[in-house]
Amino acid sequence: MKIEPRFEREKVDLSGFWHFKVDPEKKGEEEQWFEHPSVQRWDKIYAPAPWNEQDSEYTWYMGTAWYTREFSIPEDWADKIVLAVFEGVNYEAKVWINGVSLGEHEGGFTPFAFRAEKVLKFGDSNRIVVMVDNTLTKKTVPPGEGMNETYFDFFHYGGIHREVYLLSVPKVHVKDVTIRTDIKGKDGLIDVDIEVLNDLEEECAGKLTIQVIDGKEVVAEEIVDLSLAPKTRKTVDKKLTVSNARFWSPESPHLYTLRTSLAFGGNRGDVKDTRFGVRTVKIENGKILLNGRPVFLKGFARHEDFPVLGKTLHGAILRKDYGLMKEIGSNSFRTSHYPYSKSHLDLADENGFLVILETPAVGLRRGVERLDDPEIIKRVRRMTREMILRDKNRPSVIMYSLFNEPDSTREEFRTILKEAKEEARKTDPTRPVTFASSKHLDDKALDLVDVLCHNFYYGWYSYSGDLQEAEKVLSETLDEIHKRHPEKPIIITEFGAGAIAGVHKHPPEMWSEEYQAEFIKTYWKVFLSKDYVAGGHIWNFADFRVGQSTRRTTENRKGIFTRTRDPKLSVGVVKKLFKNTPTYR
Ligand code: BDP
Repeated sequence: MKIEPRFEREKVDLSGFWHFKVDPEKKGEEEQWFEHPSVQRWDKIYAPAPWNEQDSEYTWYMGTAWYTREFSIPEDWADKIVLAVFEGVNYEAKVWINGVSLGEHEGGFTPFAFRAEKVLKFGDSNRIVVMVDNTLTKKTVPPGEGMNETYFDFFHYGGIHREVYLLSVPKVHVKDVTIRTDIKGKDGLIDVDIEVLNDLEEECAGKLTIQVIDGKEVVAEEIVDLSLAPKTRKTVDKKLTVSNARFWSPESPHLYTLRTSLAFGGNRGDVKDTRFGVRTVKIENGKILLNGRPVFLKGFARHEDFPVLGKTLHGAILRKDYGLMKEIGSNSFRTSHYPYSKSHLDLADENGFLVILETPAVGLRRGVERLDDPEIIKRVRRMTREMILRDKNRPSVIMYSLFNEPDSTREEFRTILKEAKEEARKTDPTRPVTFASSKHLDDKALDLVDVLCHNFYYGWYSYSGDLQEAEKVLSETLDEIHKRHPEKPIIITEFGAGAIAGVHKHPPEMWSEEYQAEFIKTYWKVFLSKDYVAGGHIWNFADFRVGQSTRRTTENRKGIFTRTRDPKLSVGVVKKLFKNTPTYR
């Protein structure tokens, strides 16, 4: 079997300097700034990256802002579908090209795309205008009332913070690929759904070649005859077997490529590559089983946060972070509290990290009047769906966290959790679902999830400075939760203490590096003493920027690294703990 040749779908990347203007009075739409913006009087800032740290004038800005730039499109794209793709814009976006509205999108951390070929000038210059609004309300997801009145504990950056580009795809193309894997003895069973779109006005008939590629070799292949009526889509369902497969795991994160190639009337058409790993994840008898073996997650809850770049973690920073996470001996993290960028998760697939993928539904508590507000439910469902559609083929993603620290003592939380869970199951029935609880014994929704995730701060927010008492209460609380739900594994998805780098105290005291290290040691000992605990994630990998308040000193200091990735005392301690804790137990 010969590998089908690969064609990159062509891209016009829009990274670079854009003209930029804040619009605090929200008059831009009425004055039609999308038509002929008088950019001579506009500022210039870089995208992708939030606006906040690019100029002190914008740091605390919450409201509407406009971006615009020109770009040209190759002439030979004229017979293609062209998509304007946005990987992440916080929080709301409206898009125009050449003065024509293409659409809008809400939610800062999931991708969206608009068809653009009808309004583009091919072989010519075009203008794109994007209006972004990062205004928080009690009903946005996440909610808040101001830059310092967020209902969540991280800095509320605004703007185009992930890649923007134009993508050309043939009129007949593979629109979506879903890959599910199972293991039988030494073989990998691959179940694929391939959605093909015919956007032509005429019927088209040809063949679809499906190949599993391992390095330079085709290890499984299926060829399907295909005919599609004009303007229709069809899903092809096929099962392939890879004999003697190499299974994906933290110690051996082997990736395969599924190549789908279309050919019509002897002409080559669209080629799409999707990476995947052969692995299984199951929850059985209170354990998380990866390829049939019980795993223990050791790692972190992270944030996307870095000076100046804000939420835009450049590849070089990601490379450094993964190097550090591996050096310490971790095998897992949670994308607290929103889906991370594609490149962030690509590296998880490649480096064998077990990821709890979390939606942006953080902060549904205090100020939110009704958690079952239909508007909020609708947003949560859509963001859950968009997240899963983007990441459903990643071997690293082992479960979905649907909320972080909601007020799960309120009866209405059950309603929104059921809705989010239904959406998750509908989009991907294969992965377990969870949410991170801070309510523990008072939580009213633990029966609804597959895995129990709990965030603990005994010894910090309560029993402050008293690790002996914290240890006792933690141990008792965990035992009681387990007693109530013996069939569900428990992961401690957050535990941590603030340490200001350079502050030392003997005996250890809160805010010192020593106290943080002792805190982590104490918790880890408790986790390892309980058979039902399936993992611990330290809060946080690195210090991160937050809003202004009396509780924080510009950053949340619970990182074991500083914001610029310098180690605190804990790093050495954590390294020992992680190295002495096997992945399988
Ligand atoms: C937890 C939240 C997390 C906070 C952390 C903290 O899930 O977002 O940053 O506490 O207080 O409640 O440091």
